[in-house]
Amino acid sequence: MGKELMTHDCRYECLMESNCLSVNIGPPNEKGFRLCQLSTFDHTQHREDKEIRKGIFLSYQNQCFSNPCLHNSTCLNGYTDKRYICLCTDSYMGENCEKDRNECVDNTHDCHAKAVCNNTEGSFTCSCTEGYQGDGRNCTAFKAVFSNLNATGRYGPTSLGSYYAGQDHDGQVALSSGIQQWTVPYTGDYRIEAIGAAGGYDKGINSPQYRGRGARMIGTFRLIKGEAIHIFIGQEGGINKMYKSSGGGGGTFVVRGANTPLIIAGGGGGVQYGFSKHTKCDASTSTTGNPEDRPWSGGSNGQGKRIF
Ligand SMILES: [Ca+2]
Repeated sequence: MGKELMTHDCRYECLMESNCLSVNIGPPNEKGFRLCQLSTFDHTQHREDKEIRKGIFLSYQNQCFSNPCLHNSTCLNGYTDKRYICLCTDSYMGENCEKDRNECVDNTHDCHAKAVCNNTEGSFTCSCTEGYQGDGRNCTAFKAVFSNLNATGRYGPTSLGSYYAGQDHDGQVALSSGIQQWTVPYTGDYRIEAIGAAGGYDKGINSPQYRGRGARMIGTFRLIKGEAIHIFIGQEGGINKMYKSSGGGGGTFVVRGANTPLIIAGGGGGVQYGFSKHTKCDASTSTTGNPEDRPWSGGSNGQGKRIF
């Protein structure tokens, strides 16, 4: 098969075909056109092809045929002085796409702002920086929520159970005498929010909505990797279904080492048959408890109120 073209047009047809290696060009007809046949072989592979056709054979080497473009790049036949050009993938560069692209230096990576980019041959990896968790494309700051582990009454929890399974602080917490001991995983500035427990309420129909609320205290602290932070989470005051009284809620304590307070949030006060909101029943945010509307002062320095 072939078509009648001028000689230079025949070469052009070959350039446009990615698998064209050579052309057979016949003698000119009465109009001056020549037969043009594109071939997927060159004359060194199929000499007989040239003999049979008795045309003017012009071998035209398809430079892409030898696969000069590396690493899954695309070869375009006929461009530049070399008569081919390589279109590289994003991972490689160079005339023949032979050179790894350093995406970390070129800033063509998609690592998260809180991740480190590591260049590799043909690719790159991302890993979250210390204090952040994720796959490197998404990194989230360490976040741990400690709870009272569903303990109730006067005593602290006795078992960690699986409350923290799968969370950022999973495996970093031990429990001793009702106090949770957390081993700091990374040195850094930690924002700690401590919330005291609400006080209880009694059988009064309005008492649940007027119960004393715990304090919410927030601070940022530099914690050192490996240090022990002791955490005691306040437990809600008991619900008294029988009588007109209720106990207060427990405070929440976050303590460094043996006994250095970092942040403490007081618990809400107990109420007796409340008919309206008494804000002084809510926890104080100072070191001295609210006196309420009685002549007795509130507790101070972690001690409860003394009424005698
Ligand atoms: Ca690379």
